[in-house]
Amino acid sequence: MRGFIKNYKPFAGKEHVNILLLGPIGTGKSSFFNTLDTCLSSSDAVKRRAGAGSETHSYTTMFHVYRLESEETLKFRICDCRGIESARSIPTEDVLAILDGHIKSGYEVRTSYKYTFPRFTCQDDIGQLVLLSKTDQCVKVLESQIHKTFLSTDVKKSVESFAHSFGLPVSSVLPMKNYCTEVLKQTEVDILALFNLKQILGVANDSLANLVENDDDED
Ligand SMILES: Nc1nc2c(ncn2[C@@H]2O[C@H](COP(=O)(O)OP(=O)(O)OP(=O)(O)O)[C@@H](O)[C@H]2O)c(=O)[nH]1
Ligand SMILES: [Mg+2]
Repeated sequence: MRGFIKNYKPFAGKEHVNILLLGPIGTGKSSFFNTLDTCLSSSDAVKRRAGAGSETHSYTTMFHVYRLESEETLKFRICDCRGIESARSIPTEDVLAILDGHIKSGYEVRTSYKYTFPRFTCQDDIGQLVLLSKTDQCVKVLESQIHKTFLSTDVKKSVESFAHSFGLPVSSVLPMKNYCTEVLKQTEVDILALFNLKQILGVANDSLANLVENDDDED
C-alpha cells in the first residue's frame, strides 16, 4: 500500500489533489493527519506536526494545508480545518475554494449556517468519505487489537448506522484508529491508515475523472 501511495498520480495529469478534513470539534481530524504523516515516514516515532487537542475544546483554529514527504513530495495535500460546532458548518463557498486550492494555510475558516455536510458534495460531484475515528474507544477489543477492526460486529453496526445517517453507501464509511498516546509506530495502525488513505485517493481520482468528463461535455 505504501508503494501505491508513493506512486499515486492524480487523474488527467493534475499536479496534486486536495483532501479536506471536515467534522465536529475533537473528532480526530488533526490526529488523522499526524497518523498519515507517521505511517508514511521512515522514522519509528509518532509524528505530531498538527497540534491535537481535547475532545471538547476546539484546538485547530487556523486552516492548514499539509504536504507529505516520502522520498519526494507526495501528490496529495491534507487540508485541516477548525472543528465545526454543533448546528454549524463551513460555508460551501469556502469548502469549494479550499478544494480548488485557492485558500492558503493561516486562513481563519468561518463557521456559519446549519450543518449541511453531504449536500454540497452531491451538487458539485466531489467525492466524500466518512472516517469513523476512535474505534479503539468504542469497541473494547480494538483497544489492544486494532487488526480485528473488520471482524468486529460493533464496528460493522456503526459503519451501517453512519452510512445510513449520511445517506452514503456502506463502502464510504472507513473505520479508523489514529495515533494519540502512542510514541512509537505500530504496524497494525499503519496498515489501517494506509488502507483508508488508499480508498481516499481512489475516490479523489474518480471525482477528478467525473469533473474532467463534465468539463469536456461543456466544451
Ligand atoms: N483513542 C483515540 N483517541 C483519538 C483518536 N483520534 C483522536 N483522538 C484524540 O481525540 C482528541 C482530539 O483529537 P484532534 O485530532 O485534536 O481532533 P480535531 O478534530 O482535530 O479537533 P479540532 O481541531 O478541535 O476540531 C485528542 O486528544 C486525540 O488524541 C483515535 O482514533 N482514538
Ligand atoms: Mg484539529
